[in-house]
Amino acid sequence: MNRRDFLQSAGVTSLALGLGSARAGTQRDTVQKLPGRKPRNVVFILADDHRYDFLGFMGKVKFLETPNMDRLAREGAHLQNATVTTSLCSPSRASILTGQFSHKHGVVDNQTDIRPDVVFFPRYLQQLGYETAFLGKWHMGHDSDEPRPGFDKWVSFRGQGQYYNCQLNIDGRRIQATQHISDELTDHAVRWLQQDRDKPFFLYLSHKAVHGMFEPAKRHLGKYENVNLEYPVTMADTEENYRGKPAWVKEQRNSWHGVDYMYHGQMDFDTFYRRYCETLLSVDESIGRVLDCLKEMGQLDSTLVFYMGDNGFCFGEHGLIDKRHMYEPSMRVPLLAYCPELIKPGTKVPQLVQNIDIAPTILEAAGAETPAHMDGRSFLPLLAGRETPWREMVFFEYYWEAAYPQTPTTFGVRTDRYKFIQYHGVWDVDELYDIRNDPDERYNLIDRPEHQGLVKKLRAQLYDWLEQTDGMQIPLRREIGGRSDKRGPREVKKLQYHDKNQ
Ligand SMILES: [Ca+2]
Repeated sequence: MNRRDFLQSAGVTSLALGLGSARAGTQRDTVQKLPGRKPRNVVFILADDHRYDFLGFMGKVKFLETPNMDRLAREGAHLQNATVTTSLCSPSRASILTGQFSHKHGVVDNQTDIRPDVVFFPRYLQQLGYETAFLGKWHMGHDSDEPRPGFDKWVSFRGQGQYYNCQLNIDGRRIQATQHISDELTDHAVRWLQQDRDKPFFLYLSHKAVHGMFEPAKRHLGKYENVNLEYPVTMADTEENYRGKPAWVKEQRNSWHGVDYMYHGQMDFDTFYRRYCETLLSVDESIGRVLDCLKEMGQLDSTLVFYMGDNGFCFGEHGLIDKRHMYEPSMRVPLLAYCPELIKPGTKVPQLVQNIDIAPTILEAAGAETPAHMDGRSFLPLLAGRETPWREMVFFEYYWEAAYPQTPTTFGVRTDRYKFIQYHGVWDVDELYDIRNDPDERYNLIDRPEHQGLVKKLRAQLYDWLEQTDGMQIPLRREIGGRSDKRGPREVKKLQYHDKNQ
């Protein structure tokens, strides 16, 4: 059976595969207007490493209060199955800004700068007459904080920046921040929004929070010091938890990105968990201040506001912390949208939406077509509650990094029921999960005889995706900096959380 026959017999269309009509290679310099559309103001608020279920309204973390995120979901839309194509800061940010997979925009790690020919969608917004601002963490090209094409206003910093005393680059001038970075960036956002202008506006507010090492705003530090923490069922180092799991997962327990030697012993798990939740509060308050500002401006009903995380994060699932891999807490992200003129209160979007869809969606809100080279598609119709054909599966890729060699190169495909994960360059076991019936990904079905047809089909669809999007080359990057590759000493394994978990 050739490939085309396979696709037809499997009932798989290019739409089902999540493929755009475009192929890699050509970039378009101009964007096409959609007829009869009024350009809408847009605010896109991005958080760093915020996982999909650490929001008050999700009920996952009982003590966590995020009233402004809750409001976005209650009065706007919650995209319940939002994922990223690569679960890592820089690649995901590049996918948001380009609408492309990592293997197409070329940012596959946190060190690689973006190629000069790659176009960020705010450049199209400028062509459409928008005034644009980028405020916050950029993180593509680690050592540069210089203004990038596509933005009329620029406030950023080098690399990860700092929670306090961050050196900012404001339109090319270096200025020291005087407050917690979430507050500082929000002040800039409010000031910029309030400026007089005739043009429509686009604000990209890109928080440093909640990236490690977490530092809450002083007013939030210690707020969750004494709350009870609940550990995930897959955290304990038991035979049951590792039955059928790849060897690399168990190995990673005892590394920089594992619960037994996390950050090489610099922080214990409970403190890590509490500080993360406290640090998130400044992001929630930032959303509230932006909404208040839009209300004062009389723009709250008409502005399309997004809140999103750039990738997820594990808090002990399978003995892991961090992202990179394809398990649910890493791959899924929070995504909320608010616009009373467009979105009915309490809208739930269960469809498979990804980071590559942000650029096409915002461009449609601005009255423009999706450029042909983008891989994503606009989910604006889903927000408006309109029936529209949508993809049946999403794809995932992660490329091994020398800096954190614990996680292998990973490719995968996820439908609304199944997830297939294939590792590359390591002698280990692949994974298949029925995520509808096994949301904690405890039971690897890869060897079950009854699932061999499904595995074969998903593996073929994975390669179809890579072939059709010029993804059959493994990107190789020169090593920069050190390797966080130590294994922990045995005694580190006796941390308090083990006792609490039993
Ligand atoms: Ca991140």
